[in-house]
Amino acid sequence: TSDKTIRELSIETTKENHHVNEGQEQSGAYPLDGVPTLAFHSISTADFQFNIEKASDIIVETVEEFVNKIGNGRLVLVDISHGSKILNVVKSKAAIKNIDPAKFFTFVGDITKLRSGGGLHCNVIANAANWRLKPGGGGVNAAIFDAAGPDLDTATKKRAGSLAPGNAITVPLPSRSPLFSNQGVTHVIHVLGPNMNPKRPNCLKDDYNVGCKVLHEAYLSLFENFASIVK
Ligand code: AR6
Repeated sequence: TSDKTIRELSIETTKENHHVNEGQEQSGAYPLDGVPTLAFHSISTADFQFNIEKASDIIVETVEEFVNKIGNGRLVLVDISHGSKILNVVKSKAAIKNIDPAKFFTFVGDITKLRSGGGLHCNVIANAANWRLKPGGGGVNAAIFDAAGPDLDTATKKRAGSLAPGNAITVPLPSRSPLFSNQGVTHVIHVLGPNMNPKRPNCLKDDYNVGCKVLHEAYLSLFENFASIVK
């Protein structure tokens, strides 16, 4: 290992984290700088307790609907742990639907360290925001606000003071933000999904008719925001 360059080690990490088959890896489907890429986590399935099977159907359907509307852009579903159920379920369902693996794939990694930790350059990342668009609160929201530094909060406040469930908003990151300078992230898209957790605001009390509709709207809004950046 000591003889390997940092570049070689980075490629190995990338292959390990990248959920594609051998053929796709050989065709060079893994990260290439310069391709507009949105990294997004699963919306609402952790703190907001949305059912994973239902969420995975919505992710795959919405990706299928949108994947050809983003030019040469790519969509990458990210989760922090190798044991991620949502990544594994979505990966299988996307393969059944023959979604182009160069345009959509899954990746294990911390969304705030994708380039430095996994060798995957994503110029845009999603954030599971709270309705007040405030830092903290745990989960991916706390991690992204921490990694971006105070500039993200300031830039967010300039754009909006709150977000309704099913909506997303794009915030350009100032270049001095560490998330920009260290990871190459130029935009954060805050998105608010449906909440099934009685301890959080606007709980839908297990109403999956409304919940599924709102989750679909949240992904559509997220992907539309990304498409506007790519244009
Ligand atoms: N990198 C990649 N994925 C992550 C990371 C990370 N650093 N951290 C979490 N995930 P959650 P929600 C995954 O709970 O259910 C917040 O406090 C995680 O494994 O952050 O939409 C907000 O302020 C899961 O798959 O979001 C809201 O109030 C996914 O990200 C509320 O929680 C989403 O987990 C939103 O809840």
